[in-house]
Amino acid sequence: MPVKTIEGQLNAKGIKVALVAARFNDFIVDRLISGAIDYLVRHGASEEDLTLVRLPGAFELPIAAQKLARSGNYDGVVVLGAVIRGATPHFDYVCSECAKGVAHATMETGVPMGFGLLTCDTLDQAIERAGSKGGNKGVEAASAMLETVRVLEQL
Ligand code: INI
Repeated sequence: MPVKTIEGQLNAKGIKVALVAARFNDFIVDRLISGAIDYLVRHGASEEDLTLVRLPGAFELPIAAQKLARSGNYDGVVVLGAVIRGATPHFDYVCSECAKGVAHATMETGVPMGFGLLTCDTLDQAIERAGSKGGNKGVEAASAMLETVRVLEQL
C-alpha cells in the first residue's frame, strides 16, 4: 500500500503575504525583497495581496512579524535581512535573537514564516546569496513559506 503523503503545491494564487525586511544593509536586503516578490507573483500571487514592512535591523524583525501574524490578515510572513559579521560579537546576538524571535512568533501564532536572514562573514558572501551565484535567499524564504502554507492547509 502506498504511503499517504501530504505535500504543498507551489501555487500562490489568492495568498496574502507580509514581507518584513530590515533597512540595515539595504543594498543586499533590497535584492532579497525583489527576489521574494518576483517569486510570489510568478507563482500566482497578486501584488495587491503583498505588504512590505521595513524595520531598522534584523533585531527588530520578529516583533513586527509577530504582530502581522497575529492580525489574522496574512496567510504567511517572509522575514528578510542581512547580518554581516563585524569586529564585535554584536553579529552573534543580532542573528540569534532574530532567529529565536521568528521561531517563537511562528509557533505562537501558527502562521508560517519564511526565514530569509543572511548571516555572513563577509560582504562577498552576502552578495553571492542575494541574487548571484549562491541564489537568492529571499526567493528561498518565499518558497518555503508558500510550501508550508499549502501543507498546513491540509493537516
Ligand atoms: N542589523 C542588521 O540587520 N544587520 C547587521 O549586519 C547588523 N549589524 O551588523 O550590526 C544589524 N544591527 C542592528 C540591529 O539589528 C538593530 O537594529 C540595532 O541594534 C538597534 O536595535
